[in-house]
Amino acid sequence: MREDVPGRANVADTPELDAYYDEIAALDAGALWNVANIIEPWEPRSSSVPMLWPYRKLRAHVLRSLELVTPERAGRRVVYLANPGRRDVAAAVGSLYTGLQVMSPGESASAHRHSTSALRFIMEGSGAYTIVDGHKVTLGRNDFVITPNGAWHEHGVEAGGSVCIWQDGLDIPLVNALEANFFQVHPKLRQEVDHAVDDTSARYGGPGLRPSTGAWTKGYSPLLKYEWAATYAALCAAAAAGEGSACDGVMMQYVNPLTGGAVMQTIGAAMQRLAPGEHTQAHRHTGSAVYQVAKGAGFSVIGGRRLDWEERDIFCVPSWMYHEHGNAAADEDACLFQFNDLPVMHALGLYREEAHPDGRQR
Ligand code: 1HN
Repeated sequence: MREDVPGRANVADTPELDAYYDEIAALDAGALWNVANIIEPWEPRSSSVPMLWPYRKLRAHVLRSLELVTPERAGRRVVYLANPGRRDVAAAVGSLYTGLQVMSPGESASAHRHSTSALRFIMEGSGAYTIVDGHKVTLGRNDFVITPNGAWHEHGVEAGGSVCIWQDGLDIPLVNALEANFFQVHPKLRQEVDHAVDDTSARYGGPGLRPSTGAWTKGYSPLLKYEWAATYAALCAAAAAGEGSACDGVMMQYVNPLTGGAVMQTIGAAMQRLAPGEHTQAHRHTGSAVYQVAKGAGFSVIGGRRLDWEERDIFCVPSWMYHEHGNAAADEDACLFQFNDLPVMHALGLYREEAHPDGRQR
């Protein structure tokens, strides 16, 4: 449908023009005025739809994959989450991929590296670890670990641990859209751990402190793990001090401690806390986000659609869609983990944000 707006394409079909379109199509060319209003929308129109993936329905299927495939055969034993509008590129939303990976005690998945950037958020189980470029990182519930682009990484669960499930987040659809994705299996399938366990936390995890030795030139954070206990304590302390915004509640960005910038070049991450009964104001911005409910229960209104969530559920907010969050409990706070493509929006000068004119959606 052509809109009759000055400055926008509005050309009526004639037999002569139709013949002309056929002639240039035969030369693998086309008339811009026929597609201009589609390829230049007034504002972003996400092909992703707001989605909620309930953990209570997915969990049994994730566990069942333990009996069906081995990490050796599957490479990674993962159930990924597909947005109905983005199935062709295996995106959960926009240009972000997410999946649920499961591993039994004593299992491990071999080392590889790729151009995509990745993170994991631990959902349940004990004894999980990740090895990133020779640094072993131990992982517990609600801990968040990065496996940046180009870094060798492998995962496992210690023999004395329990079945572990974690959420993977990657920028696969973005890097594939840019046609820049390389993948390599480690020549020995396993890395040597050549640093003290959790050494990057010891080195870079101090409160507002950075070591005076060592140069770091990579584009991602030298701190690999962000632990839940310290994150939750920071959110609660900030809330008690009056920190917070109408649209986000108390929200803390996970950052590269050396720069204060995002943890990786293409993926940012944050944790937000909604006080008991809190219902935020709606806003929208460019960039997509995948959320995981780290604590509590509540609802979000996304693009006018209400999604009710409980702990461990995963949901998404597509680009430029209004969203607001509510904590349903009167006596418990709720915490939402998210990863997003905001570093890309900022780096490319594409970030825009606006509040909902009525405060909240209907
Ligand atoms: C990957 O490296 C992991 O390291 C998980 O656990 C999922 C999906 C596509 C490409 C690489 C992992 C992945 C992945």
